[in-house]
Order: sequence, then structure tokens, then C-alpha cells
Amino acid sequence: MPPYTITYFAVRGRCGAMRIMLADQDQTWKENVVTFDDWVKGDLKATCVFGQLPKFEDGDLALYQSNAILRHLGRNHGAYGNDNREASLIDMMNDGVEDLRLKYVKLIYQEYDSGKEAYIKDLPNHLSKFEAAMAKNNTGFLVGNKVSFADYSLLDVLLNHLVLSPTCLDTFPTLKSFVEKMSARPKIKAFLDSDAHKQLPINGNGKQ
Ligand SMILES: N[C@@H](CCC(=O)N[C@@H](CS)C(=O)NCC(=O)O)C(=O)O
Repeated sequence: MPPYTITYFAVRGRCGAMRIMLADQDQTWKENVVTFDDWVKGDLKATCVFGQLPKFEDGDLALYQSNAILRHLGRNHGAYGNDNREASLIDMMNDGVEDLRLKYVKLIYQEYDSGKEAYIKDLPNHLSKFEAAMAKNNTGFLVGNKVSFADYSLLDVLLNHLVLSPTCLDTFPTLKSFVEKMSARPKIKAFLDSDAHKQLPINGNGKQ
């Protein structure tokens, strides 16, 4: 039995980063896929701490909130920096990734048709902050000299943005190289090439 179970809808969505992370950390996990029809019945929702998915189980520990799950995996697998100072910086960077993810989710689910052009125009203002931070750190990672859960989350968000706007990293060489190198890590490459990943839509409404 794999130690981990992800309960979520049949999308990448808020589980994209944790799946990339689990794959790169050589972990196996079980997918418990919830259909929309089952979800609207409400029984599962009623058991979820915040009434939402994903739910993540590590043995008898049940966690909700995708970023708390990423931090848990960071602690479990040595992907939370080398010391407390790095851990705090990793938290900060991950919160920055979450801010961008929330903007993206708002675009996808609320204003895709009317707002896509303006979103893409404004995107460099957000990407430039990650470009500067990663260039300053100069190790190929956001913080310190090894991969952290914030790097996996950034990779997931950048891959999604490359689908939205394939040229969005052309003026950000550090981020472009980050995506290329992270995507070429053998276990991440195998995961990104897998049917399990490719068959899942990025978002639940078919927009991307
Ligand atoms: N902050 C939460 C957000 C979770 C969330 O928005 N879940 C959505 C799917 S991505 C959901 O469960 N929607 C169904 C509902 O709210 O009934 C997290 O990061 O896990």
C-alpha cells in the first residue's frame, strides 16, 4: 500500500504541484478520484475540514489545504531548506506563488473570455519578481542550494502559464532555464510524460 492518498477531482488543479513533488521524491501514492456527481451529493464535502478538496492522507493523518500538504511533504522529504532561515524564505516564496496561482484561478474560472488579453499583458509584472529572486539566489532554485516544495509549486504554475501564453517566459531567461531543468529531472520528466498526467485537464472548466 502506498503511504499517501490524494482525494481530488479528475484535474491537475491544486494537486499539480504535489504530484510533481511526489514523483520527483520517488514516492508512490494512491489517487482517489471524485466525480462531480458524487461531490454534489455532499457527503464527502461534509467530512472535509473546509468543505473542499484536495484531501491528502499520510497514514492516519488527513490534511486539507494544498499548501499545507506541500509543506508537509517538504518536511517529510527534506525539501524545506537547510535551516529555519531557509524554511522561512521558502514559505515566503511559496506564498508568492500562491498569489500568482490565485490570480490565474480567477482568470480561468471568472473572467477568461473578457480578461485573458489583459492578464497576459500584466503577467511580466508578476513573473519578473520570481525571475529576480531566482537569479539572485543563483543555484537554479528559489531558496538555498536544493529543491524545495516552493520550486515544485512554481514549476507547476509556470507550466500552466506556458499553456496559457507559450511565449510568457521568453524574456525571463532564469525562469525559462528553471522550467527546462526541472522538467528534465528524470522522475519529473517521466511523470510529465505519463498518461496519468497528460490525460488530466489543467482546470475543471476546460479552460487553460
Ligand atoms: N485553499 C484550498 C482551496 C481548495 C479548493 O478551492 N478546492 C476546490 C477544487 S480546486 C473545491 O473543492 N471545490 C468544490 C467546492 O468548493 O465545493 C487549497 O489550497 O486546497
